[in-house]
Amino acid sequence: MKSYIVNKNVVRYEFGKPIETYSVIEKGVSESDIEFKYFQLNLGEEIKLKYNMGKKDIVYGLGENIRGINKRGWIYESFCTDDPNHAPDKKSLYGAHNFFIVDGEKRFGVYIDFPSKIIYDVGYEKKDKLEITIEGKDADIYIINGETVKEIAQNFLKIIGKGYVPPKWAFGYLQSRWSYPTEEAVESLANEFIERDIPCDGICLDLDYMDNYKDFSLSNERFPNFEEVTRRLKSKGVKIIPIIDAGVKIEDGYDIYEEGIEKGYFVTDKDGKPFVAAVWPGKVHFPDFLNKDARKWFGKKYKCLIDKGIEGFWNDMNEPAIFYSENGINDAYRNIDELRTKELNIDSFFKFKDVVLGLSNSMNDYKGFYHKTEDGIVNHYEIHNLYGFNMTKAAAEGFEEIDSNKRFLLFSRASFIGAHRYGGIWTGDNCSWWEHLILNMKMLPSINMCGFIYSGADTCGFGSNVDSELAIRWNQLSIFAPLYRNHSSMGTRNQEPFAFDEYTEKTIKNIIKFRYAMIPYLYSEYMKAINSSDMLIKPLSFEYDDEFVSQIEDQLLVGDSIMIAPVYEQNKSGRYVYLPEDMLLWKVKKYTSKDFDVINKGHNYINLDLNEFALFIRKNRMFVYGEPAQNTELLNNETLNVLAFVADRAEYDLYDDDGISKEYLLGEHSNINITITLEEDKHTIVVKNSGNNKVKELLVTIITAEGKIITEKVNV
Ligand code: MIG
Repeated sequence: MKSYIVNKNVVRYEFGKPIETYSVIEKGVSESDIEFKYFQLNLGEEIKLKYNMGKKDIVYGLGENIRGINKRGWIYESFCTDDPNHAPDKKSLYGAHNFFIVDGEKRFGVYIDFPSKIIYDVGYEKKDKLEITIEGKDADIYIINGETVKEIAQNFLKIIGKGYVPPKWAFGYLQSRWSYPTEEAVESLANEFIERDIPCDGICLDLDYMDNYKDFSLSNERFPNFEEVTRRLKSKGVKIIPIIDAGVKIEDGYDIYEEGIEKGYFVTDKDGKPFVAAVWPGKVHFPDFLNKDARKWFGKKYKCLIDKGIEGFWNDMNEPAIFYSENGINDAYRNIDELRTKELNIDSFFKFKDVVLGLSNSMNDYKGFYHKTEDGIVNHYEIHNLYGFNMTKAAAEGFEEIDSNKRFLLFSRASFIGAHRYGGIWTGDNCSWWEHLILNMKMLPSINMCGFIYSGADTCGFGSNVDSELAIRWNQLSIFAPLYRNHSSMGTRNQEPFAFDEYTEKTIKNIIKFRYAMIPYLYSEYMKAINSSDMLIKPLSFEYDDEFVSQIEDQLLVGDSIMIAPVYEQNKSGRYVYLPEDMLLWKVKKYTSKDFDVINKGHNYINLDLNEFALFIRKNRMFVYGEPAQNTELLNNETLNVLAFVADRAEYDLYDDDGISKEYLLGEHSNINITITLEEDKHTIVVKNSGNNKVKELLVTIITAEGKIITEKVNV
């Protein structure tokens, strides 16, 4: 083991000869001599780390995962997995995010930069033991220090590089379903949003827009006027966002297949022949995203859709998901034939079942193909968790080449830390279950810690049928996630805002409108988080420290000014909240509601009817919002509202930029600095404006600690 000082807070320990994953951008150069602290180490074919957790230690992190914000009490496997059944007994989902923080008797962060399987037993076998098994002997382990958990997270976010920034329209509402199968269906859906006065910025296209599930092809039958429709809808403010799958259909005459074969851009089996798997298109080859040239080639393919007016994509099935492989199915037939020679009994029946059920996403398959990387031929299993990451990278590098100053929307299903620099993620195939609403809430801060700030879950749930109450409550959470998309599976009921009754439609419309009103705040906080390597959505314990906050997992901080406490149980018209300090409760029915109340520090019960949600403004903080519009392009925001809860002094920086170009990277943006001070009976509001923005006036509402309301109009 060698050690390297990355910076004053981070040390990298290099075990063996790790594969370069490109997840970290600052790795430290000169070797140093720093002891590997905290863990008992066990080196062999695998690296094992053991740590004794204190009784009250909390383990934060592991990104997209099941269970709580505190990961204690379960066992997790870092191995990107396509499993649409996110039950509490699962161990992995689609992402592999190997960063965690131990907070307790000792406080430190750990990032394990290793692209194959890692097992985290966080007090599962033995209550107080954290035992990590890295399936290999070559890995980089980073130990990250900081005064507080928040600082540790920031110090980690700094070494992995600034996160992806989507175009501003990607903060609008996105409607999706598997599928809106024809251009007529898509167009009338977009028009329906407009006619019903429900804001919407995009519609996702699922598999059916393609010709026979072929990437970068279009169905002549279902989307004969793809470009025309795309452009027409775009002129109305609704963008079309097509899906791209990892597998490339094997079909003579299909250009992508033929080019890939000719250039050797597909992953190969042990004999060097393109590996054959089956996914939606039927038999496919997988592009070798670990191969620089293949990545470049695939990335440029997005151009054919971009040329037709497309500005955003979602990349799916890139764990990669495998329904079966050709080898796997042949083995299965052989096994079944063998079973057939014997008399069927219970034993052979279960063997038969296992043969069939074991066909998808099998480890044999993941061990059965190879990549051509810069370091030579590598077995897939060794780098499994990098596949989705590199598909995201392929797309992002393609966009860069196609239009280098333009921001494209991109979100992926599989991911690894590092991919956060290239795109966002959605959390895959959840279900329309109340359990998945709370799971969504718990996942958001963990994902943020791992760098994926542009993220969100399928609002209302993907699998199974949603009821109207769950749909409303879910929207009340999702408006606070940067990626706000309603998506559902084939065979489930419709769950667009107007798929229920009048009450539900009106309620969800008001919630979506609130989201649009809030975009000035959300975007400002998003960009400040990216620029300062911070999280956007945090657990309370990242800002407050008392005996209760460390256990709160159902209230979250969104940006620096607000706390949310969504209702996540059925038939509830309220909930308990814990306030670590006095806060201003805004009970929101509509963005125009004026239902404000100062709530005292401590445990409180808050009534929240189905058409209300709670937004808490922290003490000495401000929340800025404007008027909603049909889509983000139409947001006016010449007049903004500032709602401030002030005990003595509050300060806010409202960031904005053009929302479309990459000039923010050069510092191109505007800032409105607002300071409010209260002294005895006198209040002062100072506004400093720099850079170009359209804001002309601020309608300031100050609510004092005693609940006194002061309003003032301020010119900018
Ligand atoms: O095997 O494209 O997670 O969002 O609708 C299912 C169809 C494939 C999985 C994605 C989901 C998408 C679905 N896909």
